[in-house]
Amino acid sequence: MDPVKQKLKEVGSKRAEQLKRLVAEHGNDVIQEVTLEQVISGMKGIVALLTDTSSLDPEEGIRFRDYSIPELRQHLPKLKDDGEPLPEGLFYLMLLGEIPDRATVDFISRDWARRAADIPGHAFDVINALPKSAHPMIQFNTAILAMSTQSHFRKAYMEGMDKKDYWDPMYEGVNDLISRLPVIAAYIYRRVFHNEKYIDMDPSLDWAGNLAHMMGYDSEEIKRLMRLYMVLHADHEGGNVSAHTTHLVGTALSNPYYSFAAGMNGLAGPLHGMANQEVMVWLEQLIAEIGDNPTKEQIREYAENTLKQGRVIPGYGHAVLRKTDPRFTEQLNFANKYIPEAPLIKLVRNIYEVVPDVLRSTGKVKNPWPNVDAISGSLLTSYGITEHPIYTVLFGVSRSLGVLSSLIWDRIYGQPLERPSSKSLEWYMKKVGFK
Ligand code: FAM
Repeated sequence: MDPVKQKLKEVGSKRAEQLKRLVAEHGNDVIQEVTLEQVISGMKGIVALLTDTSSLDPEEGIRFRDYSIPELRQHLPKLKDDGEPLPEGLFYLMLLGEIPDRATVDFISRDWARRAADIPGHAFDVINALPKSAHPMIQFNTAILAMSTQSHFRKAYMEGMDKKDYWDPMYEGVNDLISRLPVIAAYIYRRVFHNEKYIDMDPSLDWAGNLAHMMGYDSEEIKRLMRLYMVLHADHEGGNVSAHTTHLVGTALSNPYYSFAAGMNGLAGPLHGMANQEVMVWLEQLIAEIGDNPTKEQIREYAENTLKQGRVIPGYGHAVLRKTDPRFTEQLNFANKYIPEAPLIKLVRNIYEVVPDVLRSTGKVKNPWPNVDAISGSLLTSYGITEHPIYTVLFGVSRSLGVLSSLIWDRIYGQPLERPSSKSLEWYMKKVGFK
């Protein structure tokens, strides 16, 4: 058996037992009170999900298991000492709660390269059946669904598998799916933006390095950037739209392809993952209207106009965070180190000095600070990956690491069908004695 799966089996059975005992002994304990406003404002702050892979603190930001982003960069295995951590190591950490050694990370790299070689031909056929003008997220999600014909989970379920074993075919399907996403993403990128000049996978490369290679970028700089991007977007606790949707659909025992495609449809919304493309549209309009070296006063006016038009400023604000997103800070540090003079990075820095004040002055925005999307597109563009519509697909490839390791845990824990209650306006009015 593969060593990662073997370890998961041991850790999983212990934790599943712990959860069972916890519910048996404390199932009736009250953990939180819920207000009417919380329900109506998108269930913000309501603790209602079990997710181990990462947790989010409003002030500190994301922790993957127990590790902050700077700690990850220190401890996760890298190809070179001054490089970025390998996303394969983050997958292992999220799945098993421990930092892996280099040999284990190499095992995952080789295992994923092997699995990626076996994508069914019809996944490419369905992409080719779509017009090139179809947004890359449409092409990506369609291909993910098409690959579900190879679902181990569905096959095992149809054969009458015992429910305590659900995690096993889920583990296999998740690893297949994660391994194949870079191939699908790069295929779409080359199809739409590079005249169908496809590049074969190099099975000797790591997962993120291969993605850069298949997209047509072989420099070490871009591979390093891709590793950073794949680590930073991998997870954001369980309540965000893509994670929650993947989990929700999975509770119907939908296979990993169905579940992940559902999550990716959520990622494609402009308030979630598509914000990285929206930011670039917003910046391009700013440059077109004012020029590529706007003063802070001009940026302020432009931002205020966006608000006057009843639009949001993309890349700013967050449903949970109340400080600058550490994923923004890490990317800014990276840019300041390697490409400090890039014009777009200078612009991002100037916007950062102006927009929080503009948002604060509305009196209603709960978090005026930048999120991950405020800089990711500018970083990619500065390195020559200028085709903005592919950015959300790259986000999706990375997000698979977190939401799909959680999906395996959902089956280990035997998480049941998710089914909250809904009530009418009349019910809420009556409940609080509204006249
Ligand atoms: N620009 C303008 N208005 C904003 C704003 C922004 N960046 N962020 C929040 N608001 C408004 C919001 O629309 C709401 O207005 P109304 O009361 O008129 O409806 C008000 O401020 C209160 O919202 P909130 O409680 O502060 O934020 P929410 O939790 O409702 O929404 C976001 C969170 C992320 C959807 C919101 O901040 C936003 O629309 N930001 C811009 C889009 C974006 O960058 N999304 C990416 C989020 C990212 F981290 C990710 O998922 N990748």
